[in-house]
Amino acid sequence: MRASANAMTLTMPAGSRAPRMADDDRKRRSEPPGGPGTSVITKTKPQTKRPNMYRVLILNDDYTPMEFVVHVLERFFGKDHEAATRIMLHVHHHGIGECGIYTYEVAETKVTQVMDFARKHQHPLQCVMEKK
Ligand code: TYC
Repeated sequence: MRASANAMTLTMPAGSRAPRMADDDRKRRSEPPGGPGTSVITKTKPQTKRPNMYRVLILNDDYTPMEFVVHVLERFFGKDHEAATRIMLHVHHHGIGECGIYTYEVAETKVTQVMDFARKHQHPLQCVMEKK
């Protein structure tokens, strides 16, 4: 141990404690550029990218019963009866309204669920998604 340390010391240039190496050797060995007793701090970048969000909308029509639309909003969008009724009436009066805002796959699933449910009950209710 002591002998090999001495042997190494003899191979080193005066005034240096680390063996002299070419820059590319130093890089290959992943040693910090500041010499012994130094280290490189790597900053981990915070992952702050937000996903694209999509609005899920329902459209008015003349035939779908109001109570069916209220039920859809409760069942698939987690609205309480009051909020569901408010959204349904907004759609009834304005032609279109927002059920919720979701990531792409969740929004796509909601649209499919609503369209399948409406078709099963033979109502023409339409549900769509749009990028925010
Ligand atoms: N306009 C429908 C009626 O009068 C009710 C309705 C509301 C239908 C909202 C669809 O997205 C809708 N029965």
